[in-house]
Amino acid sequence: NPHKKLGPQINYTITGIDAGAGEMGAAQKALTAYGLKSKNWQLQTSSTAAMTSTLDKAIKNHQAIVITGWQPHWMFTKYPIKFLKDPKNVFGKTENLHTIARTGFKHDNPGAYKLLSQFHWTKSEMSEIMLKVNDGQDPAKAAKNYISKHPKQVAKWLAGVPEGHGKKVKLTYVAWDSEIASTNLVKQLLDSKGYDTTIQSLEAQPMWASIATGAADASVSAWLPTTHGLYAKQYKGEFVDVRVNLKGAKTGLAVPKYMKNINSIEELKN
Ligand code: PBE
Repeated sequence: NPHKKLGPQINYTITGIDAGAGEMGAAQKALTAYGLKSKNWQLQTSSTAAMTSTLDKAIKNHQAIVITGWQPHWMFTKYPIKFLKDPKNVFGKTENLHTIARTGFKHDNPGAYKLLSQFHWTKSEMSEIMLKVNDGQDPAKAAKNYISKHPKQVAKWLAGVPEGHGKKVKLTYVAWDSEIASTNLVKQLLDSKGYDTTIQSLEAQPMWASIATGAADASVSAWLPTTHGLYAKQYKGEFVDVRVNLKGAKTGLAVPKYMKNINSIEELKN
């Protein structure tokens, strides 16, 4: 109902995700920065699965909803949603996804390191795997299918990478849909050259610690400079920032495009 105020329609509630997500911290800051807390707005903690299912229902019923959204994610491919403007820049500008490695990795395994230093792709390429996995396909299978469908790109990633002869590689990641896609793809790429790659999902803090302590070799799941900014600072000098593997990641509050009167976080107050 476009004539009714937004707040009461949705109980002044922003549908969030896991309490541990970096974005939830930013969303809490936004509530304060935009004076929404004093207007009774609250951030509801849930999970990606619960949030996207609530979003799905709202869209089917053409109802109002405000979520913590981010890119790259299939929610932006599957649903007509838009980010709200953030004039106070609480969520930071766009971010990049970085590949990080333990400090001795390049020396110990130059072949696998070479592949990591050549791996980068785009949001729409990553979406191909994310959408398949969201449709129920096994991530390893979705990654293998991607490899068989993109031979030219794969040849560039593998150019000059020597045979692994069973050499072990351990990748850690945070199990967001985006990193499930990239980590499974990199594992399949390494294994296709004869490396023996294991992947392990961890929370963000232990993922960074695994690289800094050398318990794992590398990760393609570092969101910088904002979401994982504190970890990068904490472990400065104890990891190698190998490269950006995906440009233009973004976090922020998002709403369905049919909510035409709401375009900025500031307007939630009205
Ligand atoms: N997110 C967005 C993660 C990384 C950035 C939800 C995918 C997070 O907020 O921690």
